Amino acid sequence: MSVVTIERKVLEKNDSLAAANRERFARSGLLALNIVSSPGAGKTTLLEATIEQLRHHLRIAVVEGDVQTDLDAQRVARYGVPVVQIVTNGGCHLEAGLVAEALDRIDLDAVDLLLIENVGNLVCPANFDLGEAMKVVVLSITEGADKPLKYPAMFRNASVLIVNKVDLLPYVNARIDEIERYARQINPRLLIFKTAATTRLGIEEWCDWLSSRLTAGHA
Ligand SMILES: Nc1nc2c(ncn2[C@@H]2O[C@H](COP(=O)(O)OP(=O)(O)OP(=O)(O)O)[C@@H](O)[C@H]2O)c(=O)[nH]1
Ligand SMILES: [Mg+2]
Repeated sequence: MSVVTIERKVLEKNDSLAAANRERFARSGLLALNIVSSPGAGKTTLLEATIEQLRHHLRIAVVEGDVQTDLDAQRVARYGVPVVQIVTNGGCHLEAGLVAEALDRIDLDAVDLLLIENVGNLVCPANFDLGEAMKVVVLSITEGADKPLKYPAMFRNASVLIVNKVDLLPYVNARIDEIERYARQINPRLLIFKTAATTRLGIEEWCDWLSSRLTAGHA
């Protein structure tokens, strides 16, 4: 009983901090994305490909969330964009308060697109709003088509699904139509892109859509 109460309090506190983050994003006129997936689905590779494609048109900054190490931040820093690493020290998701601290180290008025890479985990990050405009869930085809059914909260709370590693289709027992069907069963409004982040397949379509969101004022 007390556990439930504590959990509710934690979530309420997180929601109010997320609302404050959202106000900061609105004041700076930036679009913030919360990128979630299981470990290794390709979040950082997607970030690298997105930055490579858009950095000459948009001012991009990155917040990296990891349980341990700043390896992903090092990868992203190579592209010359501001990046802040949050190490959760075992925590399985980012929280709005941690993101707020990271934001203090970024000149938000000089940013159009803020990419927040969450800790690799299909469960915990689903419940923690960071103040983002939307959650983008990355699912690689090697994980199995049943993942939207088994981890529905993540897919229900996301606006975009990126089906990644499609270059491996010839070698893996996976069907994209099945992934799409299960994902839409959980969330009919999901916008779906198919990518191979390593070869940059599908990245242009994803980036064109992102750019159009920014020109439309995040509508
Ligand atoms: N074949 C193939 N491999 C990919 C693709 N995208 C990423 N990878 C590989 O998958 C592995 C994990 O990619 P990351 O981008 O580090 O995944 P991540 O989701 O950021 O991982 P965590 O941050 O640890 O959760 C790396 O070896 C990538 O090179 C893809 O589209 N196709
Ligand atoms: Mg990563």
